[in-house]
Amino acid sequence: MTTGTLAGLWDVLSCTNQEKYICKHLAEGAGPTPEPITTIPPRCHEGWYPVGSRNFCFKFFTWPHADKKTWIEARDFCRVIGGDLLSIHSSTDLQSIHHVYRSHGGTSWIGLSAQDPNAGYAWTDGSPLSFQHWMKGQPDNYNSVESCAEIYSTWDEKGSWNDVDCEGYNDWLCEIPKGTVRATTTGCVRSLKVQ
Ligand SMILES: [Ca+2]
Repeated sequence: MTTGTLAGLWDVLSCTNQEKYICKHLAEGAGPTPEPITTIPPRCHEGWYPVGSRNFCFKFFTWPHADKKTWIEARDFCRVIGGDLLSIHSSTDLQSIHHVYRSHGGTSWIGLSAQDPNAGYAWTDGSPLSFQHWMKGQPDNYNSVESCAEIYSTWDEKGSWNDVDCEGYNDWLCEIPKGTVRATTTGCVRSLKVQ
């Protein structure tokens, strides 16, 4: 078996040595190698934050009491700007949301509701109900009028969910796919009236 320099292995020699050499040039008809195409991964626009490891961004919308929305109104708001009410699919998602949201206080709508009591709870964006984080004793459908989920921002509840009346008024959390630009128009969207 051939070994060492005879097998094409490299060696370290003095640069002043007299050695044979090998040149290269472009083959006939060949052009220079094109620069590799660099793709920039989609990111969250200013004011939006990544949702855990999902390919979505989220934003917390809070207004004075007169401008808060019912669950349906909040869902329609999020859809108008190219997204939906926020869905949550892991404790990692929850941590990333709570890290931003906890300083605001209060409660907000998320995209979870039981519009069809026979079908149970479902995310409004159509994603599977693979993770749940209800407060202890919830959902309790108190007085048989509670079928929409709100999330608590207070630290002691750590992003826990409670079912409440969908016709109540709340702040809300929207999600949009990463890279969505239309979310920059929130100043205009705020004035939209949901029919
Ligand atoms: Ca409840």
